[in-house]
Amino acid sequence: MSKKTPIQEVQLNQANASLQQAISWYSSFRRHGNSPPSDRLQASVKQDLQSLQNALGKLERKTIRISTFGLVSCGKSSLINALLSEEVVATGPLHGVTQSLTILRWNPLPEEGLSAELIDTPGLDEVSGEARATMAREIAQKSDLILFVVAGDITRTEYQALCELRSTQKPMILVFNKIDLFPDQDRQKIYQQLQKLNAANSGGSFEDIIAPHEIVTVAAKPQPIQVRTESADGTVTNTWEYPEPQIEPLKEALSQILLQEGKSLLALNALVQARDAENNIAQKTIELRQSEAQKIINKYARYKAIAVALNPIIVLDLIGGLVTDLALIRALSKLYGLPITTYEAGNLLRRIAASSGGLLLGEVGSSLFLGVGKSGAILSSGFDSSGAITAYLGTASAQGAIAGYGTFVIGRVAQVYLEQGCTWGEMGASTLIKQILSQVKPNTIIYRLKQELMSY
Ligand SMILES: Nc1nc2c(ncn2[C@@H]2O[C@H](COP(=O)(O)OP(=O)(O)OP(=O)(O)O)[C@@H](O)[C@H]2O)c(=O)[nH]1
Ligand SMILES: [Mg+2]
Repeated sequence: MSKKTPIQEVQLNQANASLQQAISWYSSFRRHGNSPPSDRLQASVKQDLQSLQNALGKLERKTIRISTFGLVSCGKSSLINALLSEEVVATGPLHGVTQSLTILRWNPLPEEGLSAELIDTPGLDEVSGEARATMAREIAQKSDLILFVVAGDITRTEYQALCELRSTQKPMILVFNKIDLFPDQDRQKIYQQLQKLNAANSGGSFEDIIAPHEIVTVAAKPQPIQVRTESADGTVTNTWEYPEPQIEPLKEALSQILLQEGKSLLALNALVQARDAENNIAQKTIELRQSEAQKIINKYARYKAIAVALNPIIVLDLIGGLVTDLALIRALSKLYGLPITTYEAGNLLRRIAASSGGLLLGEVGSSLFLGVGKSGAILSSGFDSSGAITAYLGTASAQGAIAGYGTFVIGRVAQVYLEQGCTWGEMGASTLIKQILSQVKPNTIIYRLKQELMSY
């Protein structure tokens, strides 16, 4: 396999461009047309804007963040020291040696232009219940890769924590540490034990939690061995010998991941973070602009009803109606400051037409049926009899009312699409996520995330 993988560079560059585009879009309030966002709206999206900035910063630093998780004393800190080949963080048999997060730089593949950060965390059982789940989720969300460390039989608490972390959709390696104390353990036995726990907890498909190739066994800090030496004069001395850590399987697994998919992983995680932030921004904006949006929808519904009713020429009234709908979508996206081009507005209208097809068909049908009657009333009488005018007004207002109602529905559906579809533009985060996921090879650590991330 060649060391340089251009496709990963392309993905990294595209993710970079996408995030820059999103940041420049969302930080400009000019895009909200004549209704600049209120202080409340600005405050509520501030965190999401910051999250977009952070994602870009991480991408630019090309740093893969690897977090360790596990119960107290399973050897998380020892594992980090072993990877760094240095005693950097404190370890020990006491309960809860590590009390806060520690971030350490690691440079396993300097020639690749990628670096890594190792995060040492307090034991999961140091914090209880919901707080534990929240802490773990927050750290995991900021990570690109998770090392879940166990030592010995996997407990129910560990199993639950594993499932919770899985739900953050981050790639994960299960590290079985202290293999020196459990020489009979191997990845297959660990896998079977997890299967049993899964059956007991009747979770979903087991494959979703961990696959055998995602398990490694190591001894980060093997137990010292007492060596008894007897000198020639018969004196006996006991000394301690410290065996070398057995960390190669993990180092190898990590190097392989970083080399084969490190940059794709960075790009993907930055895009997922961006997509979530953008969806949040869209959702909050739409929520906080509900009443202004309703006014716009009402206004366009009225325009359309009048335009359709007053236009005596069949087909032209239908076109007039479509133009009004397009203008409504543009006006709504402007109010929300959400990215949408005229081309996308056209696409959106087509999708809305497909999803609310019955309604639009009804509109077309009523347009043809009533429009013919309307035009017929004029043609037959040349507008010279009051009966013809009454007939015209009757059919015209019925047709106008149906068209106006159509605009109400389109307005509602457009809100939903604007909320969900703001990341689906040409360089949008969702578009690129889909593209990266379609390019990953089976048996990679990203591959298993495909189903979960594609379901958005
Ligand atoms: N036998 C054996 N002991 C180990 C191994 N790795 C770590 N230990 C020991 O396990 C104990 C806990 O190790 P730490 O690295 O401090 O564990 P931790 O998960 O960071 O613990 P907390 O910070 O307290 O949550 C220490 O006494 C280590 O010497 C190993 O591979 N084999
Ligand atoms: Mg520790």
